[in-house]
Amino acid sequence: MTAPIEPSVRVLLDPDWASSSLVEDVRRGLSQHPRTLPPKWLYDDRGSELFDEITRLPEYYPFDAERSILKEHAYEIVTASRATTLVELGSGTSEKTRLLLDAFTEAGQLTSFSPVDVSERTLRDAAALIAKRYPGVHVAAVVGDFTLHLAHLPRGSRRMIAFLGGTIGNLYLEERRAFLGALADQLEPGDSLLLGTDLVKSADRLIAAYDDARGVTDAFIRNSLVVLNRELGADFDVDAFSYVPFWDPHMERMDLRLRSEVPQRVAIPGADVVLDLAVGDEIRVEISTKFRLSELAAELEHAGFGVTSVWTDPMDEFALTLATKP
Ligand code: SAH
Ligand code: AVI
Repeated sequence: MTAPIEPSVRVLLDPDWASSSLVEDVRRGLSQHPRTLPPKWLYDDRGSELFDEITRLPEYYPFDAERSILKEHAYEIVTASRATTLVELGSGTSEKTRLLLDAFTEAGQLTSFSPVDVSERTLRDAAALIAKRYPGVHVAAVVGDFTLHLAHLPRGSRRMIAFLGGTIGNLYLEERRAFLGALADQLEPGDSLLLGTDLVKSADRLIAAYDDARGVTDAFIRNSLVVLNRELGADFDVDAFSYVPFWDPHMERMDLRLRSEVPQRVAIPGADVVLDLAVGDEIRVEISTKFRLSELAAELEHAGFGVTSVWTDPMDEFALTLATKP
Protein backbone atom coordinates (compact mmCIF):
# COMPACT_ATOMS: atom_id res chain seq x y z
CA MET A 1 0.00 0.00 0.00
CA THR A 2 1.35 3.47 -0.86
CA ALA A 3 1.62 6.00 1.97
CA PRO A 4 -0.89 8.90 1.73
CA ILE A 5 0.58 12.14 0.37
CA GLU A 6 0.96 14.64 3.21
CA PRO A 7 -0.98 17.89 2.73
CA SER A 8 1.06 21.05 2.29
CA VAL A 9 0.26 23.82 4.76
CA ARG A 10 1.02 27.46 3.97
CA VAL A 11 0.81 29.86 6.91
CA LEU A 12 -0.12 33.39 5.85
CA LEU A 13 -0.86 34.69 9.35
CA ASP A 14 2.10 36.32 11.12
CA PRO A 15 3.11 34.58 14.35
CA ASP A 16 1.87 37.62 16.27
CA TRP A 17 -1.32 37.93 14.18
CA ALA A 18 -3.60 36.82 17.00
CA SER A 19 -2.29 39.45 19.38
CA SER A 20 -1.53 42.36 16.99
CA SER A 21 -4.68 42.22 14.88
CA LEU A 22 -6.77 41.45 17.97
CA VAL A 23 -5.43 44.62 19.64
CA GLU A 24 -6.78 46.78 16.82
CA ASP A 25 -10.10 44.95 16.75
CA VAL A 26 -10.51 45.28 20.50
CA ARG A 27 -9.64 48.98 20.56
CA ARG A 28 -11.98 49.79 17.69
CA GLY A 29 -14.78 47.41 18.58
CA LEU A 30 -15.02 48.14 22.27
CA SER A 31 -15.17 51.90 21.69
CA GLN A 32 -18.27 51.52 19.43
CA HIS A 33 -21.91 51.40 20.48
CA PRO A 34 -22.85 48.66 20.94
CA ARG A 35 -19.43 47.39 21.96
CA THR A 36 -18.46 44.77 19.37
CA LEU A 37 -15.92 41.99 18.89
CA PRO A 38 -15.31 40.43 15.45
CA PRO A 39 -16.40 36.77 15.38
CA LYS A 40 -13.20 35.39 13.89
CA TRP A 41 -11.76 35.51 17.42
CA LEU A 42 -14.25 32.87 18.51
CA TYR A 43 -12.25 30.11 16.81
CA ASP A 44 -9.31 29.25 19.03
CA ASP A 45 -8.91 25.48 19.56
CA ARG A 46 -11.65 25.43 22.20
CA GLY A 47 -13.96 27.62 20.10
CA SER A 48 -13.55 25.35 17.08
CA GLU A 49 -14.41 22.33 19.27
CA LEU A 50 -17.49 24.11 20.60
CA PHE A 51 -18.61 25.03 17.08
CA ASP A 52 -18.22 21.41 16.06
CA GLU A 53 -20.45 20.48 19.00
CA ILE A 54 -23.00 23.10 17.91
CA THR A 55 -23.27 21.43 14.51
CA ARG A 56 -24.48 18.26 16.25
CA LEU A 57 -27.18 19.97 18.34
CA PRO A 58 -30.76 19.08 17.45
CA GLU A 59 -31.73 22.77 17.48
CA TYR A 60 -28.95 23.87 15.09
CA TYR A 61 -30.72 23.17 11.78
CA PRO A 62 -28.32 24.99 9.33
CA PHE A 63 -25.70 22.23 9.32
CA ASP A 64 -28.12 19.41 8.49
CA ALA A 65 -30.05 21.58 6.04
CA GLU A 66 -26.92 22.42 4.05
CA ARG A 67 -25.76 18.82 4.21
CA SER A 68 -29.08 17.63 2.81
CA ILE A 69 -28.66 19.97 -0.18
CA LEU A 70 -25.16 18.67 -0.80
CA LYS A 71 -26.32 15.04 -0.49
CA GLU A 72 -28.93 15.65 -3.15
CA HIS A 73 -27.12 17.99 -5.54
CA ALA A 74 -23.33 17.72 -5.11
CA TYR A 75 -22.79 16.01 -8.46
CA GLU A 76 -24.89 18.60 -10.30
CA ILE A 77 -23.02 21.39 -8.52
CA VAL A 78 -19.52 20.16 -9.29
CA THR A 79 -20.23 19.33 -12.92
CA ALA A 80 -21.93 22.70 -13.44
CA SER A 81 -18.84 24.43 -12.01
CA ARG A 82 -16.45 22.52 -14.33
CA ALA A 83 -13.82 23.26 -11.67
CA THR A 84 -10.63 21.28 -11.21
CA THR A 85 -9.54 23.13 -8.06
CA LEU A 86 -11.72 23.41 -4.99
CA VAL A 87 -10.89 26.21 -2.53
CA GLU A 88 -12.85 26.28 0.72
CA LEU A 89 -12.99 29.45 2.81
CA GLY A 90 -13.62 29.12 6.56
CA SER A 91 -13.33 25.39 6.08
CA GLY A 92 -13.30 24.26 9.74
CA THR A 93 -13.45 20.46 9.79
CA SER A 94 -14.50 20.34 6.08
CA GLU A 95 -16.99 17.66 7.11
CA LYS A 96 -19.76 18.52 4.63
CA THR A 97 -17.14 19.28 1.99
CA ARG A 98 -16.53 15.56 1.63
CA LEU A 99 -19.84 15.36 -0.21
CA LEU A 100 -18.40 17.76 -2.79
CA LEU A 101 -15.10 15.87 -2.87
CA ASP A 102 -16.95 12.58 -3.41
CA ALA A 103 -18.86 14.13 -6.31
CA PHE A 104 -15.68 15.61 -7.79
CA THR A 105 -14.08 12.16 -7.55
CA GLU A 106 -17.08 10.54 -9.23
CA ALA A 107 -16.88 13.13 -12.01
CA GLY A 108 -13.11 12.54 -12.30
CA GLN A 109 -12.69 16.29 -12.26
CA LEU A 110 -10.62 17.39 -9.26
CA THR A 111 -6.87 17.77 -8.97
CA SER A 112 -6.46 19.96 -5.90
CA PHE A 113 -8.24 21.07 -2.73
CA SER A 114 -7.25 24.13 -0.68
CA PRO A 115 -9.00 24.63 2.64
CA VAL A 116 -8.44 28.10 4.16
CA ASP A 117 -9.03 28.87 7.83
CA VAL A 118 -7.69 30.98 10.72
CA SER A 119 -8.01 28.04 13.09
CA GLU A 120 -4.69 26.29 12.48
CA ARG A 121 -5.12 23.12 14.54
CA THR A 122 -8.55 22.36 13.09
CA LEU A 123 -7.31 23.10 9.57
CA ARG A 124 -4.24 20.85 9.86
CA ASP A 125 -6.31 17.97 11.24
CA ALA A 126 -8.96 18.36 8.52
CA ALA A 127 -6.34 18.60 5.74
CA ALA A 128 -4.56 15.46 6.97
CA LEU A 129 -7.82 13.50 7.06
CA ILE A 130 -8.77 14.60 3.57
CA ALA A 131 -5.34 13.86 2.09
CA LYS A 132 -5.65 10.34 3.49
CA ARG A 133 -9.16 9.82 2.21
CA TYR A 134 -8.65 11.28 -1.29
CA PRO A 135 -5.15 10.12 -2.27
CA GLY A 136 -5.56 11.38 -5.85
CA VAL A 137 -6.19 14.95 -4.74
CA HIS A 138 -3.36 17.39 -3.93
CA VAL A 139 -4.31 19.01 -0.61
CA ALA A 140 -2.78 22.48 -0.09
CA ALA A 141 -4.09 24.04 3.12
CA VAL A 142 -3.77 27.76 3.85
CA VAL A 143 -3.77 29.20 7.36
CA GLY A 144 -5.17 32.60 6.49
CA ASP A 145 -7.87 35.20 6.95
CA PHE A 146 -10.43 35.30 4.13
CA THR A 147 -10.95 39.02 4.69
CA LEU A 148 -7.22 39.67 4.08
CA HIS A 149 -5.69 36.91 1.99
CA LEU A 150 -7.88 36.41 -1.08
CA ALA A 151 -5.02 37.48 -3.35
CA HIS A 152 -3.07 34.42 -2.18
CA LEU A 153 -5.58 31.78 -3.19
CA PRO A 154 -4.19 29.09 -5.53
CA ARG A 155 -4.66 29.88 -9.22
CA GLY A 156 -3.81 28.35 -12.55
CA SER A 157 -6.83 26.12 -13.17
CA ARG A 158 -10.61 26.55 -13.06
CA ARG A 159 -11.62 27.11 -9.44
CA MET A 160 -14.72 26.72 -7.36
CA ILE A 161 -14.60 28.71 -4.12
CA ALA A 162 -16.86 27.08 -1.54
CA PHE A 163 -17.95 29.29 1.33
CA LEU A 164 -20.29 27.09 3.30
CA GLY A 165 -22.15 27.02 6.58
CA GLY A 166 -23.66 30.49 6.32
CA THR A 167 -20.39 32.03 7.54
CA ILE A 168 -20.90 34.97 5.17
CA GLY A 169 -23.76 35.94 7.49
CA ASN A 170 -21.25 36.54 10.27
CA LEU A 171 -19.86 39.53 8.35
CA TYR A 172 -21.39 42.99 8.70
CA LEU A 173 -23.03 44.40 5.56
CA GLU A 174 -20.06 46.59 4.62
CA GLU A 175 -17.59 43.77 5.25
CA ARG A 176 -19.74 41.41 3.21
CA ARG A 177 -19.86 43.80 0.26
CA ALA A 178 -16.11 44.36 0.43
CA PHE A 179 -15.50 40.61 0.70
CA LEU A 180 -17.70 39.70 -2.29
CA GLY A 181 -16.23 42.49 -4.42
CA ALA A 182 -12.66 41.50 -3.54
CA LEU A 183 -13.42 37.84 -4.25
CA ALA A 184 -14.97 38.62 -7.64
CA ASP A 185 -11.90 40.74 -8.47
CA GLN A 186 -9.59 37.82 -7.68
CA LEU A 187 -11.44 35.25 -9.78
CA GLU A 188 -10.82 34.46 -13.44
CA PRO A 189 -13.74 34.23 -15.93
CA GLY A 190 -15.38 30.82 -15.48
CA ASP A 191 -14.35 30.46 -11.81
CA SER A 192 -17.29 30.15 -9.45
CA LEU A 193 -18.43 30.72 -5.90
CA LEU A 194 -20.55 28.15 -4.07
CA LEU A 195 -22.14 30.14 -1.28
CA GLY A 196 -24.11 28.72 1.65
CA THR A 197 -26.63 31.09 3.20
CA ASP A 198 -29.14 30.62 5.96
CA LEU A 199 -32.58 32.01 5.03
CA VAL A 200 -34.99 34.27 6.94
CA LYS A 201 -37.46 32.20 8.96
CA SER A 202 -39.52 32.37 12.14
CA ALA A 203 -37.91 34.03 15.15
CA ASP A 204 -38.75 31.00 17.32
CA ARG A 205 -36.86 28.60 15.09
CA LEU A 206 -33.88 30.97 14.95
CA ILE A 207 -33.73 31.69 18.66
CA ALA A 208 -33.89 27.98 19.48
CA ALA A 209 -30.91 27.38 17.16
CA TYR A 210 -28.81 30.04 18.92
CA ASP A 211 -30.00 29.41 22.48
CA ASP A 212 -29.75 25.65 22.72
CA ALA A 213 -30.94 23.74 25.76
CA ARG A 214 -27.48 22.39 26.62
CA GLY A 215 -25.88 25.84 26.60
CA VAL A 216 -23.21 24.96 24.01
CA THR A 217 -23.78 28.20 22.04
CA ASP A 218 -23.59 30.18 25.30
CA ALA A 219 -20.18 28.56 26.00
CA PHE A 220 -19.05 29.26 22.42
CA ILE A 221 -19.91 32.97 22.61
CA ARG A 222 -18.53 33.30 26.17
CA ASN A 223 -15.26 31.74 25.00
CA SER A 224 -14.50 35.08 23.26
CA LEU A 225 -13.70 36.51 26.70
CA VAL A 226 -11.36 33.61 27.48
CA VAL A 227 -9.52 34.45 24.23
CA LEU A 228 -9.12 38.09 25.36
CA ASN A 229 -7.90 36.96 28.78
CA ARG A 230 -5.29 34.66 27.25
CA GLU A 231 -4.11 36.77 24.29
CA LEU A 232 -4.21 40.24 25.87
CA GLY A 233 -3.88 39.48 29.58
CA ALA A 234 -7.42 40.75 30.23
CA ASP A 235 -9.19 39.98 33.49
CA PHE A 236 -12.74 39.29 32.31
CA ASP A 237 -14.72 37.33 34.90
CA VAL A 238 -16.47 35.12 32.38
CA ASP A 239 -19.22 34.22 34.86
CA ALA A 240 -20.11 37.87 35.48
CA PHE A 241 -21.88 37.98 32.09
CA SER A 242 -25.05 36.42 30.78
CA TYR A 243 -25.56 35.28 27.20
CA VAL A 244 -28.23 37.29 25.35
CA PRO A 245 -29.18 36.08 21.87
CA PHE A 246 -31.97 37.93 20.04
CA TRP A 247 -33.49 38.25 16.59
CA ASP A 248 -33.20 41.73 15.07
CA PRO A 249 -36.17 41.87 12.67
CA HIS A 250 -35.04 45.14 11.10
CA MET A 251 -31.56 43.90 10.15
CA GLU A 252 -32.83 40.31 9.72
CA ARG A 253 -30.01 38.87 11.76
CA MET A 254 -29.37 37.08 14.99
CA ASP A 255 -27.49 39.33 17.40
CA LEU A 256 -25.47 37.41 19.99
CA ARG A 257 -24.32 39.41 22.99
CA LEU A 258 -22.84 39.11 26.47
CA ARG A 259 -24.46 41.29 29.15
CA SER A 260 -22.68 42.44 32.28
CA GLU A 261 -24.53 41.18 35.38
CA VAL A 262 -22.60 43.39 37.82
CA PRO A 263 -20.90 46.79 37.71
CA GLN A 264 -17.32 45.96 36.80
CA ARG A 265 -14.02 47.35 35.61
CA VAL A 266 -12.15 45.09 33.18
CA ALA A 267 -8.49 45.68 32.36
CA ILE A 268 -7.23 44.61 28.91
CA PRO A 269 -3.54 45.49 29.29
CA GLY A 270 -2.44 44.03 25.94
CA ALA A 271 -4.67 46.58 24.17
CA ASP A 272 -4.17 49.33 26.73
CA VAL A 273 -7.93 49.42 27.33
CA VAL A 274 -9.89 49.69 30.56
CA LEU A 275 -13.57 48.89 30.23
CA ASP A 276 -16.11 50.18 32.75
CA LEU A 277 -19.33 48.23 32.52
CA ALA A 278 -22.57 48.98 34.34
CA VAL A 279 -25.19 46.31 35.03
CA GLY A 280 -26.89 45.59 31.69
CA ASP A 281 -24.07 46.87 29.47
CA GLU A 282 -23.55 44.59 26.51
CA ILE A 283 -20.82 43.40 24.17
CA ARG A 284 -21.94 42.10 20.79
CA VAL A 285 -19.80 39.07 19.96
CA GLU A 286 -21.41 37.86 16.74
CA ILE A 287 -24.13 38.56 14.24
CA SER A 288 -25.61 35.88 12.01
CA THR A 289 -27.46 37.47 9.11
CA LYS A 290 -30.26 35.54 7.40
CA PHE A 291 -30.93 36.06 3.70
CA ARG A 292 -33.71 36.40 1.13
CA LEU A 293 -32.87 34.82 -2.22
CA SER A 294 -33.83 37.76 -4.44
CA GLU A 295 -31.73 40.19 -2.40
CA LEU A 296 -28.82 37.77 -2.29
CA ALA A 297 -28.85 37.38 -6.08
CA ALA A 298 -28.85 41.17 -6.49
CA GLU A 299 -25.94 41.47 -4.05
CA LEU A 300 -23.91 38.83 -5.89
CA GLU A 301 -24.60 40.48 -9.22
CA HIS A 302 -23.64 43.86 -7.85
CA ALA A 303 -20.33 42.33 -6.69
CA GLY A 304 -19.60 41.06 -10.20
CA PHE A 305 -20.99 37.51 -10.22
CA GLY A 306 -23.71 35.95 -12.36
CA VAL A 307 -26.02 33.59 -10.46
CA THR A 308 -26.01 30.22 -12.21
CA SER A 309 -28.21 28.07 -9.94
CA VAL A 310 -29.76 28.03 -6.48
CA TRP A 311 -30.63 24.92 -4.47
CA THR A 312 -32.54 24.80 -1.18
CA ASP A 313 -33.33 22.03 1.29
CA PRO A 314 -36.84 20.51 1.36
CA MET A 315 -37.93 22.94 4.11
CA ASP A 316 -36.47 25.99 2.32
CA GLU A 317 -34.41 26.88 5.37
CA PHE A 318 -30.97 27.12 3.76
CA ALA A 319 -29.66 27.84 0.26
CA LEU A 320 -26.61 27.00 -1.80
CA THR A 321 -25.98 29.43 -4.64
CA LEU A 322 -23.57 28.78 -7.49
CA ALA A 323 -22.42 32.11 -8.86
CA THR A 324 -19.94 32.44 -11.71
CA LYS A 325 -17.45 35.11 -12.66
CA PRO A 326 -18.47 36.03 -16.23
N1 SAH B 1 -17.41 25.73 6.84
C1 SAH B 1 -17.64 24.96 8.05
C2 SAH B 1 -17.24 25.73 9.32
C3 SAH B 1 -18.06 26.95 9.62
S1 SAH B 1 -17.54 27.69 11.16
C4 SAH B 1 -19.09 24.54 8.10
O1 SAH B 1 -19.85 24.88 7.20
O2 SAH B 1 -19.47 23.84 9.04
C5 SAH B 1 -16.69 29.11 10.55
C6 SAH B 1 -15.24 28.78 10.19
O3 SAH B 1 -14.68 29.95 9.60
C7 SAH B 1 -14.37 28.44 11.38
O4 SAH B 1 -13.59 27.29 11.12
C8 SAH B 1 -13.49 29.67 11.59
O5 SAH B 1 -12.22 29.38 12.13
C9 SAH B 1 -13.41 30.20 10.18
N2 SAH B 1 -13.21 31.65 10.10
C10 SAH B 1 -13.92 32.63 10.73
N3 SAH B 1 -13.47 33.85 10.35
C11 SAH B 1 -12.47 33.63 9.46
C12 SAH B 1 -11.63 34.49 8.70
N4 SAH B 1 -11.73 35.82 8.77
N5 SAH B 1 -10.72 33.92 7.85
C13 SAH B 1 -10.60 32.55 7.76
N6 SAH B 1 -11.36 31.69 8.47
C14 SAH B 1 -12.29 32.22 9.29
C1 AVI C 1 -20.18 29.79 11.49
N1 AVI C 1 -21.47 30.48 11.54
C2 AVI C 1 -22.18 30.37 10.27
C3 AVI C 1 -22.32 30.09 12.69
C4 AVI C 1 -23.69 30.79 12.58
O1 AVI C 1 -24.69 30.10 12.65
O2 AVI C 1 -23.73 32.02 12.40
C5 AVI C 1 -21.65 30.46 13.99
C6 AVI C 1 -22.52 30.20 15.18
N2 AVI C 1 -22.68 31.05 16.17
C7 AVI C 1 -23.50 30.53 17.06
N3 AVI C 1 -23.90 29.36 16.63
C8 AVI C 1 -23.29 29.11 15.45
